[in-house]
Amino acid sequence: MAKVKEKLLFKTENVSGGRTDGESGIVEQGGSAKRPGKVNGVTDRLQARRKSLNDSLEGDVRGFLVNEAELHTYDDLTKVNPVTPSTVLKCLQARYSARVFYTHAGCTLVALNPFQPIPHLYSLDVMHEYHTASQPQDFKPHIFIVAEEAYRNVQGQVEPVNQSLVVSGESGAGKTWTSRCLMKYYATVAASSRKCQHTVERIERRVLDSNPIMEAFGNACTLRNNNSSRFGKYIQLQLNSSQLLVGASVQTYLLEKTRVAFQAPNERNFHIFYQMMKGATEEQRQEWEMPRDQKFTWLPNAEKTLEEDCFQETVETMISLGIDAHKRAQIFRILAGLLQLGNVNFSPAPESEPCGLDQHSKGFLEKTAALLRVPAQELRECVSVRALRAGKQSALLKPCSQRECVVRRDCLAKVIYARLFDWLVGFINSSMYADDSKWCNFIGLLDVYGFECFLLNNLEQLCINYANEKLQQHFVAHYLKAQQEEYVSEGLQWSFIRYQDNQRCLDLIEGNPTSIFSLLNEECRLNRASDAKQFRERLQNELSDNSSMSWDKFSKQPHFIVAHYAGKVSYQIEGMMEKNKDPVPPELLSLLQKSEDPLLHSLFADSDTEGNSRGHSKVVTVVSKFKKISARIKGKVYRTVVRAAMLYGLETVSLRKRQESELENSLENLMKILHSTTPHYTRCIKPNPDCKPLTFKKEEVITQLEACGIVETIHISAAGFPIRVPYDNFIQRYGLITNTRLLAQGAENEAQIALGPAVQNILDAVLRTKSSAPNSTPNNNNVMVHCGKTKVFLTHAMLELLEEQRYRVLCQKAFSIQCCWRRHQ
Ligand code: AOV
Ligand code: MG
Repeated sequence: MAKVKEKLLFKTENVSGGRTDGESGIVEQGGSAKRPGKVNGVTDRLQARRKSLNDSLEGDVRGFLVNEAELHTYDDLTKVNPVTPSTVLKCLQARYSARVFYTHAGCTLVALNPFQPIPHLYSLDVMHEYHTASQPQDFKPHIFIVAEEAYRNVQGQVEPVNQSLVVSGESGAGKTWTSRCLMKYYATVAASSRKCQHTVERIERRVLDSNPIMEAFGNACTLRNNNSSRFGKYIQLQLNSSQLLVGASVQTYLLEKTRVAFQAPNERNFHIFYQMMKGATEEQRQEWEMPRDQKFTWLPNAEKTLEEDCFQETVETMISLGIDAHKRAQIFRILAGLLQLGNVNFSPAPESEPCGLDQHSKGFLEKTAALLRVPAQELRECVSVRALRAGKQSALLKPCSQRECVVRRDCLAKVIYARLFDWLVGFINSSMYADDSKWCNFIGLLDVYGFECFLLNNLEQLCINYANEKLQQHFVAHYLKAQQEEYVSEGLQWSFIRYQDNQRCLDLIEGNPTSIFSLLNEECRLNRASDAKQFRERLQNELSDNSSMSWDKFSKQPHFIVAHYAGKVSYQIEGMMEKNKDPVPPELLSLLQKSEDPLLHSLFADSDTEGNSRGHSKVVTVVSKFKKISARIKGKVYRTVVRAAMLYGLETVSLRKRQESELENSLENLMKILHSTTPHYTRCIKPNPDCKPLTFKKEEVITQLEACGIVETIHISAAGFPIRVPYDNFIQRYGLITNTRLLAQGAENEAQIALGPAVQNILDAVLRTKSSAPNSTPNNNNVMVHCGKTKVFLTHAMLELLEEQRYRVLCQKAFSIQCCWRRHQ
């Protein structure tokens, strides 16, 4: 709770007057917003904490805000005074009530989810307005400002710079929606086919069509979002030298494939299954063994009607991307086969005999085999009998227990679905990817699954939350930390803003040599039965000194709690090791290789049916794949790409680039890409947990604002100096104000430092002029400047003042040259 207290203690003057906290060297800001009494009673329980926060917020706002009536007009949260969690919240609430959903927060954009379509907000006319504006920043905050800024930045002043638009927020906050808006924006303003301005054609069409198809296969209805992305994606929009969209590529991250065979209560399977069930023609129903009244275990909550259950749209986008009727039939047949497989149940049997199948299950197993085009008897054996191999000797067959049969059945479904999804992504890439020679820069859009905390969380949530943790670190490192560190190295007097650095939490999850991931991998590589209690003990023994890890004393289940930047999450350990090993029995792979369905066969054609059985040394766990790509994956993806190229007669020239980008589907590589681009952050906020239209729940919003460090961002943005100019560049441009000339370029540190007095002279001269001629100053009073060791730090207002003065001196000089010239005539 100290954190909450600390956050309520911020005050607005940032540059001086602070008191140094001896231990950390951080300057604590004294003053006006100090309200310790309000937060003392807050307990660790979330509800109590939210209520207490709420109470303190009310008082806080009443105490300080003068202009409450005008709060909704504040386009940038840096203008709110004072900047406290409560004032920021109040401002966002006022804007939300006034149906204003976007607000700047310094370098980031805050997007509040309206949970209902807002007519005209994203129309072509609006896109056009933002695109053609000379200063889009002067327009109302909008996601199109971010889009346009990135678009203009690509053609950087010195050299082109790739851009990344990072959209973050919790599940249901609006990330996928925002990414779609961004894609539409670029498909419109950067359309390469401009014959008809209001149509989006060819490549633009394909880029847009990749959305519904990927969402059909990769999204599902969860407790938090009816259209929740169950995979992460980074889409690169490829631009040519004329800034036109000529292609795209998409990288996906860790599809939650367990959902195919297991759906939590009140959740659903991937949309595509419901689409098929609802949208199939009578003929398809017959082929897929899918009568209208058939109940499928893996199709729960089918009675729920969702907008996403739109089969026709998915089929149309498949056609538009070039998936022919033949391939489509194969895809749907495979999916129908999986649904049948879910209805196969096993009955217990004595240890030496295979599990039995009742009449219904036998029927479903046969239908599965027919749809997957594999021999039914072999399918039955594969799921119910295990082949034990010792060295090169022939395999010993051992009947599986009932539980093992279920695991093998589910495993079969998961591996097929995951490979089908990969194939689809590969296909989409082949249909959108521009040849290397045709593009030079890209704008990347990142839409990953949002932070998740359910009643039961397992490896899936750990990976999802780890990904969000990495993104938060990227933001902190890129913006907050980098900015403050530069102030320190330049010797600026600066009251430090405390921000939540999540390094400790990341060390806990992925650090070396000991972390949750390393211990989990070690357990998985040891060839022994997974034991949740034993693993919990190891975690406690080896990681208890990391304060981000804790345990609930009263819980009977083996678990561990991680304090993420967005809140604490309790992860259950039962099943985690198996999920991490993600083993696929070689018998299943051999079976699928025998499939007479060409697509299914090709998905497994080069699977290693030997490797998995040879022991533990080859285990490539889920977390290690997700964290960092492994050689085995490289090979696999490369072969998939080559196969896609061969199947669809693509030119191999573009293969290398595609191969390179496809290889990079690990989080570490994603971070590398992000670091090499200029990022733009959008923070999506979910205003209420029930996805109700236009409903703003303060407690819900404040927790999200806190988690992503919005207040800290605003503080730094408001007090910071967005413009930094090295001394030599400064003298080059503004030296004429005091008649100072730069004799030699001074790129070296010492040379720059030596220029300090000259820079100071120029600044003194300009500031003197300002005080003697107040009318000539810009409207904004925020004229601030600081000289660092090698750079001048300026506010926008100060830059305007300098430019104004430079212009005046240039005019005077021009005038005297003219007079001189006339005199000489
Ligand atoms: P998410 O991507 O952030 O969650 P979505 O983008 O799927 O969340 O948004 C959830 C729902 O909110 C959408 O289905 C829309 O109904 C609605 N919505 C979001 N943004 C807008 C908007 N600007 N205007 C109107 N409705 C909107 V997750 O994928 O679960 O992390 O994993
Ligand atoms: Mg999403």
